[in-house]
Amino acid sequence: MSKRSGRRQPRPQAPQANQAPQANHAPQPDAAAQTQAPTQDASQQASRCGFIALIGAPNVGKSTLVNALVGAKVAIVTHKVQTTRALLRGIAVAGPAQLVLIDTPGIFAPRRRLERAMVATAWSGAHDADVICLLIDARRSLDQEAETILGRLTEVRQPKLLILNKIDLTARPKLLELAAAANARQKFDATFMISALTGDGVADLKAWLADHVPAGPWHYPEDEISDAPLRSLAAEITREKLFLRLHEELPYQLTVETEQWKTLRGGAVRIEQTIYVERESQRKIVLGKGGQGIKAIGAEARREIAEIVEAPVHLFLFVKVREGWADDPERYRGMGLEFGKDE
Ligand SMILES: Nc1nc2c(ncn2[C@@H]2O[C@H](COP(=O)(O)OP(=O)(O)OP(=O)(O)O)[C@@H](O)[C@H]2O)c(=O)[nH]1
Ligand SMILES: [Mg+2]
Repeated sequence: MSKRSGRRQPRPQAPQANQAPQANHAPQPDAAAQTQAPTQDASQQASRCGFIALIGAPNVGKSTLVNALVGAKVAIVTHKVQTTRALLRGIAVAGPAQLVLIDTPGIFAPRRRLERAMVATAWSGAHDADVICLLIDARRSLDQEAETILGRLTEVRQPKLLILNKIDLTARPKLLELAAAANARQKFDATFMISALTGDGVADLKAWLADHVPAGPWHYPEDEISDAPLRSLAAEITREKLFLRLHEELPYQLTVETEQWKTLRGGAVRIEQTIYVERESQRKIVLGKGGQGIKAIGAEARREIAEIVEAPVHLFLFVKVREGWADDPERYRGMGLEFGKDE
């Protein structure tokens, strides 16, 4: 696990109404030291920490919300469904509370092995959490996907929140109607209406989470914002650029792995990544005419990775045909997914 620091956006100077008081954290080398350290005001400083799973149908804005709560990009986001493939923990701080946000793949009716693994992973994330947040795209009504998740939430014992996201695109009467319909189907501890994109309502949600996670020591150092190693984030960023540039089924038929990460003399980083596709025809599309496609993708990914590592990056992308990679256990290990049984 790598620690990434310095990328969290500065916290606001004045807390907004309803926001948990922002405690001043002295540097805390580790959670154990924190519980033993004398505090100025024990009631204010008593630490809290919990795991919060964000679940929902694909494309409802789970990863956008994780980034908004953390205050930095830890998860990739695209306009396409099924962007997130594996669990990722983003770590946010709210006063004395550390919130470990579990971003999950969207839940839908899976067909392929990869999809089944993604959906199983999403539910496993929910079962391991202290609080479960169900996100719904407020523009949509309770469709089949939302109904299925609402039904299965009955099995879940933990506190549950309903989050209607994308309120920047939705009229208020529709929001109230949707909130009432979802609450009639499932008992939620609270309902929030937010825009993960504009940040509207996110501070109130964060304050609620900070108040409701269990008392206890923090699980991560104060400045850690994600549990994902940099090499995984770098592979995800390249995958994001591929998702944004490629069309139809192709984004779902590829995966990206960071094969080499080397810090060079002078501080620059040399990164080699492989993009696995299923067929030669797909390799040609990814490369683009005269290699222009892969060049543009590489330039975009390199720029963003360099910002994150705060050093010049030399990014080398290779496109390999690996027929049936989606049935290869090795690729699943790379993605952090369970390799499920054949069905
Ligand atoms: N207008 C608007 N767009 C949003 C909001 N939240 C997310 N989006 C957009 O919705 C799309 C999907 O966002 P993601 O965060 O990738 O959604 P997700 O639920 O993580 O999707 P999967 O990983 O595929 O399950 C992106 O284009 C986001 O910019 C919001 O509050 N308002
Ligand atoms: Mg996502």
